[in-house]
Amino acid sequence: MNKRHHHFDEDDIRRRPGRNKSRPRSKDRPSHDSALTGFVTAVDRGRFTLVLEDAPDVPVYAVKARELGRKGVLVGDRVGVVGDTSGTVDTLARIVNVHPRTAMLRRTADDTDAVERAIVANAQQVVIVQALADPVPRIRFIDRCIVAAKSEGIKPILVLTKSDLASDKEIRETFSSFDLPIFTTHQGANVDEILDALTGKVSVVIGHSGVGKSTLVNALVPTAQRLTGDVNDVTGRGRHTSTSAVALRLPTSGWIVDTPGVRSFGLAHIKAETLISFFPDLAKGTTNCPRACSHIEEECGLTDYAAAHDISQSRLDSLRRLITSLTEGD
Ligand SMILES: Nc1nc2c(ncn2[C@@H]2O[C@H](COP(=O)(O)OP(=O)(O)OP(=O)(O)O)[C@@H](O)[C@H]2O)c(=O)[nH]1
Ligand SMILES: [Mg+2]
Ligand SMILES: [Zn+2]
Repeated sequence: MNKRHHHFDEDDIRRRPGRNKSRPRSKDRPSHDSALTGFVTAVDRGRFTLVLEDAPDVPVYAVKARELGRKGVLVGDRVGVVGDTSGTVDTLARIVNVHPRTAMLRRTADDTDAVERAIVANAQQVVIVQALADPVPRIRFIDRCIVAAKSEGIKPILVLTKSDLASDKEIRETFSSFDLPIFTTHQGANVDEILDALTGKVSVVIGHSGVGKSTLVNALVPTAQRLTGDVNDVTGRGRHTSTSAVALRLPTSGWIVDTPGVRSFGLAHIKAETLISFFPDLAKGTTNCPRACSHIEEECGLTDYAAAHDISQSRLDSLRRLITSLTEGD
């Protein structure tokens, strides 16, 4: 069944029908050959917001067609949509199919949790947002996000916020051996360089609550008006100001998806043995490892390698904690 729909999807792209609502609809054939292609920008309790490819500024509201069953529709999905796609108040279109995904960023609550939580579909870049203070950055979290991204073929980018509160020196040093673009910013700063890195792509911001994700998105997309919130004095964390993922169109081109803060980034869906392959700078150092080294044992060659090659102890510790966590649970 899916095959047939994909066939229609491709047809749509080649000879996309106009947005002519008076198009006759026969009851004898599936109506999906007239489906338009939409990009899902928000999901809220069974209601979807999307935009059509040729009208990216007109929000269209939609529900899932019954035939989709329990198939999930995520922000970032490209979907086939039929019915009233005018975007006029009180109109509802129907999502009749979901295009094959190029990637799906997902996490589990912890490293043993079997339930995967999908965050966004089709992201090309993950913007890992960490505050330099309030709350303090966590190398371990960054490493986890890198693994989640790379395992899906998504490019990770690190954005360090709140540089008015603390220096970025230490974090930059920690990741200096690793090919990871790093930007440092603060509220009110010029974000042109970050915008450049995101232009033309679908990127998703992830990070703990209160690190300044929505503040950054507002700077990138002046019309976004994403709500931002105070960091809780007691916990040092944000109050989960953003409650669901929303895609916003960049003023240049491309999309940025703002997401609610996450507390943890469980990787139960990733194999411990493959972890090292996501960190080429460390993988290079395994040549002197004993056979079948798990890289957490005493004789692991990485220890000497890191010392000799200016790889920070905290990176190595982080990798080892990740391996331990994935093999034994946290
Ligand atoms: N000092 C300082 N505060 C900032 C900066 N960026 C954001 N903040 C503040 O940090 C708080 C949290 O910012 P948000 O943008 O709401 O954080 P968030 O990551 O979107 O949080 P959630 O939506 O809960 O996940 C707000 O009070 C912001 O004003 C910054 O560069 N410096
Ligand atoms: Mg937010
Ligand atoms: Zn080893």
